[in-house]
Amino acid sequence: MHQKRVLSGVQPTGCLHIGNWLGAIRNWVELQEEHETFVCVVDLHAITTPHDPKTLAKETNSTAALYLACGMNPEKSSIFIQSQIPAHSELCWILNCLTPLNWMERMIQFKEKSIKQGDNVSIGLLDYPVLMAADILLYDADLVPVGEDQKQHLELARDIAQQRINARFSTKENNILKVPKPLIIKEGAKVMSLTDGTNKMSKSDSNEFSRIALLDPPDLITKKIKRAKTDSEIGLEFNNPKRPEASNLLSIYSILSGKAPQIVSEECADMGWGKFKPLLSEVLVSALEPIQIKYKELIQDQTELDKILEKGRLRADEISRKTLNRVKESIGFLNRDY
Ligand code: AQP
Repeated sequence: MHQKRVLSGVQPTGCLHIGNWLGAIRNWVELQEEHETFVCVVDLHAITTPHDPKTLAKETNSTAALYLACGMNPEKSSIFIQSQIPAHSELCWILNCLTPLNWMERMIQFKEKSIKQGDNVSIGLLDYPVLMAADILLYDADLVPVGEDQKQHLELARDIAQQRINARFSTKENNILKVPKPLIIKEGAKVMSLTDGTNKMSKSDSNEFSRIALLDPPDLITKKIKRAKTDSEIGLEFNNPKRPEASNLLSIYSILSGKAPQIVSEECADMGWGKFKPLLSEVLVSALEPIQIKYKELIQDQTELDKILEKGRLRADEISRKTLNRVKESIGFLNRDY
């Protein structure tokens, strides 16, 4: 039976954290069982904000190894590096020329990220959602797993495909691009910063203590949880808007311990932070242990990792090239058979 196709990716902008895992990669691992899954390390996106050329390649490689360590299976999914597939940049250019500028200026992530950048905002940052549209559309993806923060970008990809390409260049018989649907990620998936429960956990936050990285050793995890922001109330509770940190830490505990929020609420209703924090550290350490063991094995066998990425690259190149040629032909470029 024809399986629905899914595409997703993470930027290699630092060591992946538990937010990237619980909000994204963990869902891909489930999706690959019943979908044709493509996941890439989106290094072209990673240079839309200032980056360090000395660490980009290493982080790209380590992000791919973490996908595998978290359970992505190269027999079921194609895992590849975005910059190794030329069609992403090429389609992005074509879509740039067909996308109205005022659509881009509305993008919330651009507004938020550009404030942080001050005078150093690149055209690439404004263009980030068009590149993301190219990523998705190249693979004829049926579904794109998105969190709340990426919904607007997927909407843009749909509008570009429908209004700027298909409506203008398709023939009655042939639609050029498949219009993808969002796959809304289940609740509990947004992990907030350990130092401010109203901000999402982020790789690029300058404070390392705001996040738990997937490769943090046990003593560092314990230290970070000890330092995590709390409040002076006794008893812990979910969903009290005045206590975002309590809600966030309880959610992490609930997901990782496999206990339903209702059970966790009862367990922690009379608990103080001094008792809860060691429990949370313990579940974090044991949840991350198998990922860290697998990661160490993978990173020591670069030949095997390269083989997996090459297999993914070949498959991604084959499919993306076909879509790109379809677009190029339909908008009037002189075609030649490769
Ligand atoms: N805190 C989070 N909680 C849940 N999901 C998260 N994701 C990121 N942070 C959280 C999900 O991870 C995927 C890939 O993210 P990305 O690296 O492409 O970009 P991002 O969302 O901007 O992630 P970061 O960690 O905050 O990176 P920087 O600091 O570089 O911008 C997405 O599916 C995202 O929803």
